[in-house]
Amino acid sequence: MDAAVISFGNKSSPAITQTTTATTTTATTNMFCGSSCVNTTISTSSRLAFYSFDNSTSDATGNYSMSGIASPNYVRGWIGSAINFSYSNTQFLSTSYIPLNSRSFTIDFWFYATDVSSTLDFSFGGEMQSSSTSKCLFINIRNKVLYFGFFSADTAGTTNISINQWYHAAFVYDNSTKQQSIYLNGILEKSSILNKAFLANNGSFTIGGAYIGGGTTPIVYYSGYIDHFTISSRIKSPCEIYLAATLACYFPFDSISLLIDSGPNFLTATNTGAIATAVAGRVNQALQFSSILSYVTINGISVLSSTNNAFTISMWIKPTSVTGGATLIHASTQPDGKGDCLAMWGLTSTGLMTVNIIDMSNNIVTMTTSSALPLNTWTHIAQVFSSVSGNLLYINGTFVASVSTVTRRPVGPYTILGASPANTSYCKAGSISMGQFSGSIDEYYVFGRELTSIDICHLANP
Ligand SMILES: [Ca+2]
Repeated sequence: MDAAVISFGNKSSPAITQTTTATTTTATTNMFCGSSCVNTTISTSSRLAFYSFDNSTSDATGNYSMSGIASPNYVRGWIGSAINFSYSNTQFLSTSYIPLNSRSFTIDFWFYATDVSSTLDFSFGGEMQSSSTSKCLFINIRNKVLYFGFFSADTAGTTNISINQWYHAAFVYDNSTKQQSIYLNGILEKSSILNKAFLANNGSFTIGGAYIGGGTTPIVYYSGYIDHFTISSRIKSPCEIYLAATLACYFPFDSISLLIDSGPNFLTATNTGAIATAVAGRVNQALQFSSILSYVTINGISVLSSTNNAFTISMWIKPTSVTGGATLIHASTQPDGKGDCLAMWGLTSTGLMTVNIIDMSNNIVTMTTSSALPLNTWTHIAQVFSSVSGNLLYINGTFVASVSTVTRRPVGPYTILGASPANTSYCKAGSISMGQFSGSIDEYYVFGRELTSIDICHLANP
């Protein structure tokens, strides 16, 4: 156990001294913290089509639902289920023409390829009017890298795609500068200015296969899974794309959206117990737990249930009592909190804050503060894990302690806030004294990245 000396209730003192530097044009900059993407609002504006592929090929906007060709099926996805294609079975999806001509657009989605080598091209989707310049859109894996084509007006990515792992891809076209950009896992791979627009004004939009124009194989297919496929008639900013790839969920717990995930993945949460009255929060409203068994269950935070995946969890906590300890975050393979589970965040019997992970050798890697959480005061807690940095704890934006560890067992897919549903010592870990948390929580974030101290400064100074 690694203890740290922590001064609570001192939010206004500088967490870090940081010279502000301009990075992207869209990052939030404040002179206190520096520049970061973490506070960028996730927007669904100008969304033309959205396919969650949760056992359905319907478009959430209602306009462009897809029909399956050769019966692609469903598998466990990055969020809920995903659609699964086989190149050799020539499976794909098709809908009517989606107007992307002569305008800016963004197409972004999650994918998990099961083959990138057996042929030159694998196509995620496209839209063809004819085999002529600027009239055939296709977004592919070509020669193992992402590839963005309008036909004779194309851009290739730079990173070789591996099979059997999830990636986030974004293809952005800026019609004002005639620029194509490819992002992989939220990071810009390649931009090129083509001086050509996309001009097709008819043709079916397809997913899982596309016409690439010309050649002896005019239509190519895809092998693997595709999830949360979004088409928007606007440029998504670098920060939006970064968060689309890295922000697993964000629950602001405000009254109009008490259990709504305001992040890019639209995870579902359920409330159990006599709670969920919105109270004055750290940012707008918050969630208050009562003295009887009460908790919120979030399903499907894939970054936590992926072995060794880096993560950052950020949350505000205001206890009304710390007597006897509490469970703050409990992860489990089952919604009842049992099965393979872990008490991740909680209080000791004397109110000290503890954050845990479990490594691949089943050791609990734990950090505990040296003083109790203050009562009736908002305290910001952030836990960071990465194989490089280990398990890190930040209090009110200040790094206070770390324990080195390279591996991490997956936890979840159920993440339960406020108590364990079993409300006993199932999967007790470290020095947490498990039980109902008394007080409020606010602004729950999970990222699939090791956030920087600048990012955490923003989260701790909203
Ligand atoms: Ca809030």
